[in-house]
Amino acid sequence: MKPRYIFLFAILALLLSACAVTITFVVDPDQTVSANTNPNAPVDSATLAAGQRIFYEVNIATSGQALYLEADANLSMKVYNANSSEFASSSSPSFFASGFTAASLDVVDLAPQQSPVERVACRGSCVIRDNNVSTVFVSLQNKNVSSVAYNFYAFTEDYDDVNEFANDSQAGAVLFGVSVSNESGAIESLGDVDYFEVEISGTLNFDHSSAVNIVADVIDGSSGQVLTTLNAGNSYAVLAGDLIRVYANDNRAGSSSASFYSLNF
Ligand SMILES: [Ca+2]
Ligand SMILES: [Ca+2]
Repeated sequence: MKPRYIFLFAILALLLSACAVTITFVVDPDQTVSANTNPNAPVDSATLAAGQRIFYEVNIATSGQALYLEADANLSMKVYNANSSEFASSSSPSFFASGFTAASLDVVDLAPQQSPVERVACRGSCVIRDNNVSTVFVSLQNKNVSSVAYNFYAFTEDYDDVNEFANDSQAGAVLFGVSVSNESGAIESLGDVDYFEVEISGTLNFDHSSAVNIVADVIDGSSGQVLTTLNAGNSYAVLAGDLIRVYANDNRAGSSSASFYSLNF
């Protein structure tokens, strides 16, 4: 090869390697805060003008199963992982969703529910996740036409679903039917799964009024076959030994109030 061609190839290789450089989006936080263990102690209080956005770096070193990221106003909340990838978003207390699809949705107002157990609602936009990271980034944007004053909470505590995390697997299924004929739970984190095991045969009623699309698979305990999938308000004749697997099929989750479901005979 002639020297001038070798030179051209070298230039081309240089250009190609320059093009291959990955440009990573790095969140540059406006403020750094530390999560606490007090749901009523905000880590920041501020006012956002219409359209204004603020980025928080949240560092977590406290214990508890769950990390709650919550505003007491309906702001557009986006939560990023430490590597700047998208984790989840929220625009109201009704639910949060994986990715950033929920950040621009309208507020969904739910009717108050009657429940035998205490349920906790978010005060505004919120995202809840397992407390297994040391840093997240949170963007709050005011998409209203006027300024919004808000408190921002970042705290850790256990899930309100008292059967977590044991009920994530069949081995930890909550027994249901003899000792308890009314059970309930919540899908408080993305991908949460709750197992129950039926102790006696009967007609199972499954219900929820959540903006999260929660369903319940009835599974034959011996074959593992899914017999039916129940939606809100459905009933099904179950047999002793059947398993119930409750989860959300729309990549959403919510606070224990917003994602509450019930099982009863
Ligand atoms: Ca679970
Ligand atoms: Ca649960």
